[in-house]
Amino acid sequence: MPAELIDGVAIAARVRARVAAEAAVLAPRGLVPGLTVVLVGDDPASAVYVASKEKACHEAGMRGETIRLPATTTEAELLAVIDRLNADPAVHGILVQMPVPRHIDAQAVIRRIDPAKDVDGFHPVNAGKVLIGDPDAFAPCTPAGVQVLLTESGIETAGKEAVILGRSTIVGKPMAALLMQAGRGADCTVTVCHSRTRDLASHTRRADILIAAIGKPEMVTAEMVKPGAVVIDVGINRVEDPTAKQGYRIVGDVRFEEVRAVASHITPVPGGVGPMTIAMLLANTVRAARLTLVR
Ligand code: L34
Repeated sequence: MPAELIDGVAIAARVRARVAAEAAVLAPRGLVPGLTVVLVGDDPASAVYVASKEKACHEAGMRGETIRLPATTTEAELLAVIDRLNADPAVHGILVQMPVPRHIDAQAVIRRIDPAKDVDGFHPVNAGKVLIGDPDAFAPCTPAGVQVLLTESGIETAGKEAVILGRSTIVGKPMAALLMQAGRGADCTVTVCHSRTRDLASHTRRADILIAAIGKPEMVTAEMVKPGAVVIDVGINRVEDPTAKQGYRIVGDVRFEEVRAVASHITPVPGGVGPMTIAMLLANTVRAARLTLVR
């Protein structure tokens, strides 16, 4: 029997409905949760993601705004924009869409954002809080979304072997931190594999939960997957396809059809993790707004 599909669009819709209900509770108190996304340059994929984020905010009854800056923006100019947003009480969440142009130091930009407005969870303060399991942390949206996909799909995680492919700061490392924590959707035994890992398949074949976040199109094959495993595909790769309307199509890090034949659950690309990233961003922004009431 082929694997059950984990429907990221449907689960994201449930999260977004919950967020909209929370936003509606804040409105009578004069509090409209607000997210400001800063987009530097004109990367076409980033433009698509940023537009989705703004639209999702509006659909949840939140304020969503995008500041578009030219690719020639200097680091000092970008830092000045962040300073202004940090000081603006109507802005509860700030997100600088990555990647930024090469002449800008992304780490300097991330560190400038007030950790209380860092709804991306990229600031070192939030990264540290995620690692120690502090419930106040803003966890990065993609790994947080993966965790919600697992819990909402009724997948037992406690005691399971979770193998993560990729050690990025945005996905692999925080994913490991979230899954090794004590608690719901966690309590896993975690292995993180990367470009220097020896005999990758010997690790992936032990996985009860396999999370692919390497950014290599269709790298995970059926032989690398244990029968009955849960496979989460974080990859979003544009590959050339002359038969496609736009000249490309989007594939994950997993060879979907053949892995679907051996897994018990699998996420599609698109329609899996991507929509969850946006849903978790809204959830973090509403929480950031709510926290301003009690400070
Ligand atoms: N600062 N930069 C910052 N925060 C982030 O959380 C991101 N990311 C990643 C890139 N840069 C960032 C995103 O938002 C990736 N990402 C993201 C978000 C949403 C989707 C994909 C990537 C998404 O909605 N994907 C759809 C398909 C979209 C398409 O057709 O291209 C999906 O169904 O997977």
